[in-house]
Amino acid sequence: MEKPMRIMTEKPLNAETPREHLRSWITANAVFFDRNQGEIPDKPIDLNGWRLSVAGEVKKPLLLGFDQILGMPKDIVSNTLECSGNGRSLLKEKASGNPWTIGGVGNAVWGGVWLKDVLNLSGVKKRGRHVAFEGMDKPLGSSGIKFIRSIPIEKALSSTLLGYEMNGEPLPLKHGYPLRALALGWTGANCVKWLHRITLLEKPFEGFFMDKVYRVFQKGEDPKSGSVVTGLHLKSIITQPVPKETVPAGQITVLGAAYAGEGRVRHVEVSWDDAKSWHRASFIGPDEPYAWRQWQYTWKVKKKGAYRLMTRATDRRGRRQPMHAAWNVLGYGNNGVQEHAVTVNIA
Ligand SMILES: Nc1nc2c(c(=O)[nH]1)N[C@H]1C(S)=C(S)[C@@H](COP(=O)(O)O)O[C@H]1N2
Ligand SMILES: [Mo]
Repeated sequence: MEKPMRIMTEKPLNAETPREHLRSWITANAVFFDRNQGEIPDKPIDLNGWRLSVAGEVKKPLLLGFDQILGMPKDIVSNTLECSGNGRSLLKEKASGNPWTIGGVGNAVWGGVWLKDVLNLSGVKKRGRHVAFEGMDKPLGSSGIKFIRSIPIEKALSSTLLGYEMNGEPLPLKHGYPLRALALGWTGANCVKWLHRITLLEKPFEGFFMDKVYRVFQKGEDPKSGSVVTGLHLKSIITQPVPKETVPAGQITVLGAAYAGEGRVRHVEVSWDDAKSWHRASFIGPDEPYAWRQWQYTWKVKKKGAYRLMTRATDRRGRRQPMHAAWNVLGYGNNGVQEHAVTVNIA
């Protein structure tokens, strides 16, 4: 049975995936989290009239039809998409924004063309150092600010896909039909949906969604002085048992996922004695770049009572998930071990 999405706001639609649906390697399109700054188009765009514009610091501006994109070499890659603010509501000190718990994340296989191949067609001038993406969604509110984000040319050329398929289906309307950017391993904000305009720039794009949000800054600081959110932080989550669940003593299957953005997860450990001892979990399923790993641990517990289950991921470079998240005003990148602990009752 499908557990309903946890809707945080209806307009724009912001909804998180219930924990139960984070237990499989692929997150089904129907339960993939929704994060929107503007209005989701009310009907799919007519592909006959649709064009992708590539302009700015390019040698030859392009207007590509959807057929031309379909005619280019196709690749299929997995990528775990996470909203920068995922985990925000679990921070000890409040941060403003949508109250995500752990469900602002999902993993999908995406079909599309490499941005590099598109930029090879247009050519890029030496001055073209940043790639701005513009979505077709209607801004909400009077400000009329469009969702435009830029990424550095290095990321654009090395590992950014323009996706038109999600888990084997045409990109669903709410996830960006017909085309979205996917800066692999980077937070959702860099993955512009309903993409129709690509502009090569000398400097990062300046605007609300670049300078006022998706920046990591402290109270009293100018948002623009903070760093732009890019790669996902190393993180692990528990998907079973669920918080406050009562489970009979004995053998308990603990399930979870772990991800590292552009990095790779080496192992995940579980603790139930307040980090005094750690126990290695085992992985289940595919091990693909940019994708999370599902893991399991069989916990044998006899003594009844309340326990705090914690998990800690280590990446292949030996870096460990921090015990506490680094707080910032907008609550981005919460990957704290403590913040993601799950309390269970053993009965
Ligand atoms: N055009 C457009 N693209 C967008 C957004 C948006 O509001 N408009 N939101 C971004 C953010 S913040 C996230 S986390 C992801 C969410 O993608 P999803 O709704 O497919 O899960 O889309 C990104 N791309
Ligand atoms: Mo996001």
